[in-house]
Amino acid sequence: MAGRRVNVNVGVLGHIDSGKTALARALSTTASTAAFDKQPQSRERGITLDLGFSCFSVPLPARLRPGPEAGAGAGAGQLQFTLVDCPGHASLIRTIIGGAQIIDLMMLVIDVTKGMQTQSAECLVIGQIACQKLIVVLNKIDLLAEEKRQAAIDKMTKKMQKTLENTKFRGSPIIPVAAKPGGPEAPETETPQGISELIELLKSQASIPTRDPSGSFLMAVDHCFSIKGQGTVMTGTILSGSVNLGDSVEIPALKVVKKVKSMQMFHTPVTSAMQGDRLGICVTQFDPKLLERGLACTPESLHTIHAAIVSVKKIPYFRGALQTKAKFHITVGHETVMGRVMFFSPAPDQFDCEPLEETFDFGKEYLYQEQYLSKDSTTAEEDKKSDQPVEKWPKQQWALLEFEKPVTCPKLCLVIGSKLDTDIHANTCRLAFHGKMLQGLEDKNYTETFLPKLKVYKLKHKEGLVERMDLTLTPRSF
Ligand SMILES: Nc1nc2c(ncn2[C@@H]2O[C@H](COP(=O)(O)OP(=O)(O)OP(=O)(O)O)[C@@H](O)[C@H]2O)c(=O)[nH]1
Ligand SMILES: [Mg+2]
Repeated sequence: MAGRRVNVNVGVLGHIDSGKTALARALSTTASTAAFDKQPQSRERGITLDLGFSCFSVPLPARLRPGPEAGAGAGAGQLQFTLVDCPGHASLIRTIIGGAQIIDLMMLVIDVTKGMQTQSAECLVIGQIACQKLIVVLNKIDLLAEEKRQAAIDKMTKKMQKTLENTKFRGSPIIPVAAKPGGPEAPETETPQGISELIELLKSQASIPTRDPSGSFLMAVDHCFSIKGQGTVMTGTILSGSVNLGDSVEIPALKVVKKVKSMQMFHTPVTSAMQGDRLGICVTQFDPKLLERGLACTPESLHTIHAAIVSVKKIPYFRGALQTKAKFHITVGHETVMGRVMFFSPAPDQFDCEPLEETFDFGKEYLYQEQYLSKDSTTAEEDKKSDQPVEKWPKQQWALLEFEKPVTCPKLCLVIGSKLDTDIHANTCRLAFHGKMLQGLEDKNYTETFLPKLKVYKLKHKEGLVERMDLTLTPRSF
């Protein structure tokens, strides 16, 4: 392949109608007509999918070039931005979670006339779980009266800075634009505002993503279609590992294995691809109707599980307690199923133990919890008893998740628990907890074969507290 091409996946997230699709379109169009794009612009918009993909390239900024000798001349390489346009509608949050897991940088699109809305907040929560970098885009500035425009932008910028203050994205850049000035009725000739500045900002924020070609190949497939005389193409983003021409790949949902006949990255044939790349894989004798979205992977590298032990962190914006035995929608990797939870913590003398990020210690004994322990779940009674409430919360807690139907997922994948049946107009955060899959239970009879190994004990005298726990629940958030 000519020149070095660095691909950065940028998510476009935000509340419904904030202008995400308009922004993706404006970025691709501006980049393709402006001086920075020498590459033929390429855009793919799915029809059956709700994630939209498009891409544009700029010359690789000097600071991202490998060394002084590589920086000279026109062949210095390209920085390719793949935009992942996520849906905004509340009912599509599963898709948004899927989209957020494949991005390196998130653009949170805010309608400047409305500010933070319910799904902007949910996107911010998802971003904090799945993403490292953020740019806030204040869109629709054309709707602000000209004489008050700058003042209104400054005011909203301050508001957003404040919102970010308590998140890991503190100090992230905030930029005003008008992706589609005049709205839907305006002629296509109307030039978007602030897009060149946004591209410069994206260039300055982009870093070369750390990509690891080792490990099993796993790709999130978002589109599948046939090409006459060629075969069936699956497009998607590689989540881990790498793939080469001629490799066997499995579609675990269908339990079929196919050989990679050819591959393309944005219309350019390639012989190999790795983590982070956006890829089309062509296979033969595979009916595209069987797969709209799903996973493709190294044969037998995923496991299908009935239950799991996961590390858990409560999402602070979720109102109410997390109760043992409650049912949640559980997103495991890229699938969402219903599941029942049981929370447990370290034994009280182990509360200060440093968290184990990627393993679970079966040698230890754990304490059963009626609910996830957090500041807002402590009863007043318990507070009174303790003179030092400060150190009362363990550094790590876990849950046993029991799924209503088996799920296929990679090891150590991201887990998000949510209450998606909450009224979407209720203006509450539906995302309840997140964590990492530490141990998947493949055996259907895990209650007999596996659970006895898990040493979770109950404190007898705690049983009397159960009734009072209801007091800490705010019923309207369920
Ligand atoms: N006035 C004005 N209208 C805009 C601007 N950007 C988008 N719009 C309009 O806002 C509406 C929504 O834009 P979309 O780009 O479809 O919004 P979205 O965020 O992709 O919406 P969903 O994908 O449904 O969540 C459309 O009617 C756009 O024409 C803008 O900068 N100014
Ligand atoms: Mg859209």
